Amino acid sequence: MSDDFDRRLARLTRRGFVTAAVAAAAAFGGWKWLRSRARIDGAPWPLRRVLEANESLASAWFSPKRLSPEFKPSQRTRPRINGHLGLAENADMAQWRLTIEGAAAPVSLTLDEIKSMPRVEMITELRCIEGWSTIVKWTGARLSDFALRFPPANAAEFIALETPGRGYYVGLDMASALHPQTLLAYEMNDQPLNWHHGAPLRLAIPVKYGIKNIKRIGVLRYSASRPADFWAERGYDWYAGH
Ligand SMILES: Nc1nc2c(c(=O)[nH]1)N[C@H]1C(S)=C(S)[C@@H](COP(=O)(O)O)O[C@H]1N2
Ligand SMILES: [Mo]
Repeated sequence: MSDDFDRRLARLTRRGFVTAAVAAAAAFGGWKWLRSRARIDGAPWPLRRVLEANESLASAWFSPKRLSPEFKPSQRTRPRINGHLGLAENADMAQWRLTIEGAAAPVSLTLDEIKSMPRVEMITELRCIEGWSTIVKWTGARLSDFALRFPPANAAEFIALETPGRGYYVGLDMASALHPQTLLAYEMNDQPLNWHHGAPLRLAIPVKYGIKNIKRIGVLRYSASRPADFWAERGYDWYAGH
């Protein structure tokens, strides 16, 4: 069955069908459709083909070596608060939206719309570049699910994330952005995010240092070139992986 599936997939791919399938899926509210398709190695197959178009992306997605360790609930530690850049501006929660730039059409999402996407939980380490770390349970939606539902209009190699008003901003390479443990998180340790931890929506990206785990995201932008990054501009490594 799986051999047959692979053969069919290969044939369809040669005809450029997959690109059409992704576009059609996006048009018909298709992320549910995408997720219901047969899965290979855990990724919905249209996404897998897209990733395979770029081997480095594919290896980043599929290499288990790049999975960040996950922990038991009892291993969680007391949260710390670090960094308030960009949190003060646009403080009215009722007005908050996540804006996606660079998709086929402008997108502006409420938190409820984000919560209606598949809910993912993980208990991972948040490691600050200053030398401390915490073990935190995050709940949210995979950033890759957003990329499937609102794909970039043009070829994009990066995703930029910014607080409302751009007091803080990070850039992500696409492989890290689409990593299965990269979440747009709305809960921390089973509670809605509080203000200091980035309410209503922040990034949880355990394959990167804390600096990339941007709190209070207002804008998500696809980009063909490497986006500006607050701490990279101040001398830290742009990738900030660990
Ligand atoms: N908007 C915003 N996000 C941010 C920061 C910041 O100053 N502003 N600091 C970063 C740093 S350096 C770390 S270590 C983590 C800390 O997250 P926490 O406060 O939830 O522990 O948030 C990151 N995200
Ligand atoms: Mo940090």
